[in-house]
Amino acid sequence: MLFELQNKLILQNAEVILYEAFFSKEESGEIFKKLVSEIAWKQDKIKMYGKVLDLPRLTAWYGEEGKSYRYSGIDMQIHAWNEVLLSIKNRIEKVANVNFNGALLNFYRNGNDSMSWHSDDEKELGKNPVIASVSFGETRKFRLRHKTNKNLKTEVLLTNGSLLLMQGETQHFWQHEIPKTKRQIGERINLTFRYIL
Ligand SMILES: O=C(O)CCC(=O)C(=O)O
Ligand SMILES: [Mn+2]
Repeated sequence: MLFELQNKLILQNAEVILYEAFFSKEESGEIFKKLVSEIAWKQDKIKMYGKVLDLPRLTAWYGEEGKSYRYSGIDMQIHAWNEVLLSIKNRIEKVANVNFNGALLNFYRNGNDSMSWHSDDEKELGKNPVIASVSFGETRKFRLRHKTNKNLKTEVLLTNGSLLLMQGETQHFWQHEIPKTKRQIGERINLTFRYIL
């Protein structure tokens, strides 16, 4: 595809670009099916207030061998890239201008699955990381809020086949979340490609 529809969010201290329908509907459907069956999805636990709870989603970590990653206090086991992930990685690297060496994969089974407020600011990601986030399946709301100026917040819908790029100082100044919803909704898979130092 020569032209992709690009939507720059105008946010202070951030660089966020949304490409809707970056992958076609047909491609996205095929990719979704492959991701469901070919990824080693896992129910991870998180320690909170002295309790051990299930994370409200399934996760998996893929990337280059030798890269390790701690996420929310969890040591992720890394799997080697597979074919479908490599083909997605190739496509998004062309617009992100980064060679990604890792990806965190999240499977939201229904509206009760979510990801709470955080920044992708682990030190392994370096100062101003480029995060390329691709979504397949159900549309979910993605919220952003400024860390110090509480009046600054916004939300976008991450649709099937969309690509969201977060770069520049975004992770330093902003947090993001996928809120729960009471609506009866289907499954969604999100992949966040990263470069780990
Ligand atoms: O599911 C999403 O769109 C967000 C995922 C995310 O923030 C992350 O993997 O760090
Ligand atoms: Mn994140």
